[in-house]
Amino acid sequence: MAKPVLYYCPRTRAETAMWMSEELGGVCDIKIVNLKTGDHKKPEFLKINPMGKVPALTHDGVTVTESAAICVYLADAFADKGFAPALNDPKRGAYYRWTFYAPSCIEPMMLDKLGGVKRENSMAAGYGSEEDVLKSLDVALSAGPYILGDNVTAADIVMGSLLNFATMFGAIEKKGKIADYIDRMTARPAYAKMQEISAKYAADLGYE
Ligand SMILES: N[C@@H](CCC(=O)N[C@@H](CS)C(=O)NCC(=O)O)C(=O)O
Repeated sequence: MAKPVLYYCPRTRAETAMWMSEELGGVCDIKIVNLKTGDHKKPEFLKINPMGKVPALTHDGVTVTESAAICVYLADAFADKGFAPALNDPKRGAYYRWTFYAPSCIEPMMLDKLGGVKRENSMAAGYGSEEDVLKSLDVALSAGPYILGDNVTAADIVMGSLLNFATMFGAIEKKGKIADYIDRMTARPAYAKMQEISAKYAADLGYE
C-alpha cells in the first residue's frame, strides 16, 4: 500500500491529522501547503480541496478532507493498529457519534463564543446551547479513561485535539473531567511527536 499524503501546514487543524498519523506510527508523507504564501488557494491544491483549506489527504486514488474524516479514514486504513472499533462492534455507534460531535457541535459553539455571536434560537442552532454541549461532553467523557472506555481511538484524537484548543483559547473551562481528559491525551507520545515535528516546520516556515 502506498503511503497516504497529508497536506499540512503547521499551527492549523492539520496538526490533528498529523497527531493521528503519529499514533499509527507516522504513516503519512507530509506535503507542506504554506498558508502564508497562499499555496492553499492555488489551482493545484483547490483540485484536492475546493475549500482551499488544510488538512487534506490523498491515498491510493482517494481524497479525504476535513480533519475528523481524515482521522477516521486513517484509523480504518490501518485497522491493525486498533484505533477504530470493528465495523460490527456495537461501540462503532459511540465512535461515530463522538468523533463527529466534536466538529459538528463543540467547534461551532466554540467559534460562536469566541466571536461573541449570540444565537437567538437554540432549536435551530446545531449545537443547541453552550450548556447542552457541556452536558453532552460530560456524557462523552464519563466512560473513561477514553471515549469508548479503555481503548483510545480516533474519536479521542479528534476530541482531545479540539478540547485542547477550546480550553487554550478560553472557550471551554479546563477543569474536572475535561482537564483530566486533555492532560491524559496530550501526555501521549504521539502528541509529543506531532508537536516536535510541527515546531520544526513552524520554525522553518517562520510560523513562530
Ligand atoms: N472543517 C475543516 C476546517 C479546516 C480549516 O479551517 N483549516 C484552516 C486552518 S486551521 C485553513 O486552512 N484556513 C485557510 C483558509 O481558509 O484560507 C477541518 O476540520 O478540516
